[in-house]
Amino acid sequence: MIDPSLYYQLAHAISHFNLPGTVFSIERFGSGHINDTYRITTSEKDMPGYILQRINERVFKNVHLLMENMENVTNHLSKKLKDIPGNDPSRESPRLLLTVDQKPYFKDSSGNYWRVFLFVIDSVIFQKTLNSEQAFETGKAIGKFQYLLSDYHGVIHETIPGFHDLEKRLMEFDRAIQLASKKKMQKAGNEVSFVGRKKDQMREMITDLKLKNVALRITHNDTKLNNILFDKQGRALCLIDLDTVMKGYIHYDFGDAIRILANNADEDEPDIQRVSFNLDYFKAFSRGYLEQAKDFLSPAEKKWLAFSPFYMTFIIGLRFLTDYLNGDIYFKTNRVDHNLQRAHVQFRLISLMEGEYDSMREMFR
Ligand code: GN1
Ligand code: MG
Repeated sequence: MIDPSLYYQLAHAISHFNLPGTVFSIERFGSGHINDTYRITTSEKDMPGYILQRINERVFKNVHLLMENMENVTNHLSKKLKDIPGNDPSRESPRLLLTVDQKPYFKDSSGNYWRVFLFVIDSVIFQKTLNSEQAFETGKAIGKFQYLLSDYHGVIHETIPGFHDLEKRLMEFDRAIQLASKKKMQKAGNEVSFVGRKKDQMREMITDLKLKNVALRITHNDTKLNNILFDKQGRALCLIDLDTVMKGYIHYDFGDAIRILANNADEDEPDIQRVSFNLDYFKAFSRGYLEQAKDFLSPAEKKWLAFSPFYMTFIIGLRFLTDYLNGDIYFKTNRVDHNLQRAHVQFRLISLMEGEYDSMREMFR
C-alpha cells in the first residue's frame, strides 16, 4: 500500500507529464535496488499504462546528462529497429513520455527527479530463469542490444564514473575496511579474505584487453534478468533500465547476465547450500549471444567471454561487501546483513564456476 502523502507526491509528479486520461491506480512495481518504480494505470481503456520512476540522484549525480543518454540511445534503437524488417520498435525499446513542456524528466520542488515510460503491453519480467530457451533468448537480447548500438557514434556520458572498474572498486573497499566496525569486520571475515585471495586473478582480464587495445563499445552494464522484458510467448523483447548505458567492454554485459541467470538460487539467498551453477543455462545463453554477436566480436574479445562471469560476479560481490561495511548506504536492503548475504552468494558462485571453467571455455573455441 502507498501511504497518502506519497500518493499525493506521485500524483503531483504524474500531473507534469503528457498523460491522456485520469490516473486510475498507482502501485509499486519491480524490485530494483536503486530507483523507485511505480506502475500507473489510467481511465484510458486502450492504453496499457505507464511506468513512473523516481531517479536515485544519490547514485546518479547528473540526472540531466543521464536523461540525455537515455533519449539518444532510445532514439537510436527505435530508428535501427524500424529499418530491420520483422522488428517492432514500439515494443523492443523503452519509450519515454515527455513532460507537458517537452522535457524528458520533471524535477519537483523538493529536488526529486521523475520520469515516465510507456508500459509495454503484455510484457513480463522474470526474477529467475525458467528454462534453457529463456536463457538463449536472454543471450540473444543482449547480443542484439550491443549490435544495434555498435554504430551509435553520438554522445554517451559516463553516468557513474568507473562503474565496473576493478581498481576503483578495490579502493572503495579498502576505504570501507579502514572505517568498518570490528564487529562487521569479524562477520565479513571470510568474504574479506576471499577478495584478498582472488583480486590479482580478476585483474588479468582488463589488463589483457587493454594490452590488446580492445576498443570500448556501448554496453548496458546492468544486464540482470529482471532488466529484460519478455513477451507472453517467452520471446525477449528488450533491455530496460538504461541508466548505466555507457562505454564498456562487452564482457560486462555477458558476465553480469550469467551471474544472475545461471545461479539456481537468488542473488541474496540466505541458505548458501542452495546456490548452484547451471551450466546448461550458461551454454544456452552463450549460444543466443553468439548468434547475434559473432560478426562483430574480435578474437581478443572472444577470448575472455568465458571468464567474464567471474569478473562481473567478483565486482558486484565486492560492491555488496563494501556497502555492508559502509552501513548499507547504496543498495536498498530489507533485512539485517542483507548485503553481506548478497556478497556471500556471489563469492560462492565464483567458487562453483571454477569447477566448470573448462566446459565454459569450450563454448568459445
Ligand atoms: C543494481 O537497479 P538494479 O537493481 O537493476 C545496480 C547494479 C547491480 C544490481 C545488483 C546503478 O541494479 O549495478 O549489479 O543492483 N545498479 C546500479 O542486483 O548500481
Ligand atoms: Mg532494474
